[in-house]
Amino acid sequence: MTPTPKKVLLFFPRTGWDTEGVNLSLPLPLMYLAPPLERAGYQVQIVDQRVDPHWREILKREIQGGDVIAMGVSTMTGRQLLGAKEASLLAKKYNPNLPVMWGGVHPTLLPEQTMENEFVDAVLVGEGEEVFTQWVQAIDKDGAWDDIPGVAFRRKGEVHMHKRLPPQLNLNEHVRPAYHLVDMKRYITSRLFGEKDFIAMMSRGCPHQCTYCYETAFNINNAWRAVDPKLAIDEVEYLHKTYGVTALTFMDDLFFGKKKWAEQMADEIIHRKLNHMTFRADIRVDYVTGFGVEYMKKMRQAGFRIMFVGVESGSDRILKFIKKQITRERILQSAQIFHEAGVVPHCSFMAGYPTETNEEVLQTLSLMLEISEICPGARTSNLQIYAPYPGTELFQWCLDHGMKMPKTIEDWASSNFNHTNEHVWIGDKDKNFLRKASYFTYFLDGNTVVDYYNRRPVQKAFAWMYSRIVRARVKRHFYAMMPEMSVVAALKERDII
Ligand code: B12
Ligand code: SF4
Repeated sequence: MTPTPKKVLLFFPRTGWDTEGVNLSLPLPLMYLAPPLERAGYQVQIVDQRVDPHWREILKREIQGGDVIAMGVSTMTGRQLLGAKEASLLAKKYNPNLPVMWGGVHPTLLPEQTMENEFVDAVLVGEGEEVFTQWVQAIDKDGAWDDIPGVAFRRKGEVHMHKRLPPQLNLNEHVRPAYHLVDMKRYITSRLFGEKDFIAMMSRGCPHQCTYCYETAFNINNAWRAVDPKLAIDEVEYLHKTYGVTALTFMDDLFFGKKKWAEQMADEIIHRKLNHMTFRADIRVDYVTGFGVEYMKKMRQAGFRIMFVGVESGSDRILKFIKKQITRERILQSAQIFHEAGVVPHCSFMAGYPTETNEEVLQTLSLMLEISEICPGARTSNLQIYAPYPGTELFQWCLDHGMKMPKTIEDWASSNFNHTNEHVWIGDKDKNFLRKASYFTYFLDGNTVVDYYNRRPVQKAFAWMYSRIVRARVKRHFYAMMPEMSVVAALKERDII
């Protein structure tokens, strides 16, 4: 009789954006960790707190069952940390000797602080595919953890950390995440355009240096790497044929990192006649203006009907301050190109940056309006309030200017966009205005909320009318007396907008 393979549990905590069918997306980080473990002979189980209401019982049963030799937990900064902590404490309750490793963006950026929690035995800094398997093998064979790159661990009360390697994974060897370990149909979302869609990731890294972004600290060599276009589109085809998805959102930080690569992706999609699907990916403003209309039209032909664009501010001074390497003029040019190419830009905006003046916030609101005038299909929703994330240049600025360094899991769990408690550089009156603006700007483009209510004509008509009022207000910068704000806030609270 062959012995039962030893088991590894992988835990994905709630994110706070977990509405099934709307924004509940695949636990990709763990789905990429699993295949190398399986190839090494381990059995892997993914427990997703967002979809497994009985996750506590599952942890108890599996851990007390005796086959589990290690547990991995993935977490970003923010609310996910609470679930990560809860699951790790439970695991320790059921087996105090079970090694628990945390990985993901938050532990990567703050390994020492994460290791201060006694329920975390090890932290992996960086990409996990190969290193996590090495760690599990070390546990299995009673080996030392000392030489595993990027692994921080505690010995005799002291934290040791082996130097991490720069991200160097050959992505062509890690193309397929472990679809077979999750109930795929639960992760089909329909946030935009009402399509059935999944998330995917075909490239990693980014050479830019935006001062608010985790990239500079996470991908330390700034290198951009991608899956071979043929292999990438094999996956797209597989997802379409196997799960019937009609759309795919590429979560790559810089999908257009190489112009040629993205074009080859488009060619491959067209060649296989998959361009009836909808694709979404991130693009930078300066890439749009650099690539030009014809390139963007080709992308549109391949099915890239919508692209996410980090506009971030309407003030040239702030754009420079955050090292975005774009200007207001470029942004407006890119809006024109989007319009001509028939690609919908989904623009992101922030306010509440350090040093930002009220006048600069108004410039951002005006820019939102200008973009939607040039490109009426544009989504400009909504104005997010800047949140300082660890490891970034701007985070350090905030610390240097009086922000307190969050210390505990609970402190970090409350750092989220639109939470302004730590924004010591903004006065209360201005915070109130930013919060208000983060709500009414949902309606500014006249598309986002209107589309959302596509099947409810009364609400749709209300959203359209209100968008006219918001646009008139922004045109005149008249924001006094906004009694409707409580209704909008209530919709937001119920995850309706
Ligand atoms: C998809 C996504 C989401 C999804 C959630 C994830 C999901 N699957 O459902 C949603 C939309 C819900 C979401 C929400 C938020 N997100 Co988000 N999200 C992403 C995004 C675009 C992709 C994540 C992903 O799947 N990556 C693919 C995998 C393969 O990469 P990975 O996660 O880094 O995993 C690798 C390593 O980190 C490591 N690893 C990961 N987990 C583990 C676990 C173990 C045990 C080990 C050993 C290794 C390991 O190995 C993996 C494989 O190499 C990233 C940006 C990005 N490009 O990664 C932002 C990102 C992670 N999100 C971010 C943020 C800020 C948020 C929000 C806080 C934003 C908000 N508006 O409030 C929210 C709230 C979540 C919260 N904190 O509670 C930041 C994180 C910054 C930080 N300091 O943590 C990122 C980096 C975006 C950015 N540029 O700022 N997000
Ligand atoms: S915001 Fe985008 S372009 Fe800027 S560093 Fe991050 S991933 Fe790169």
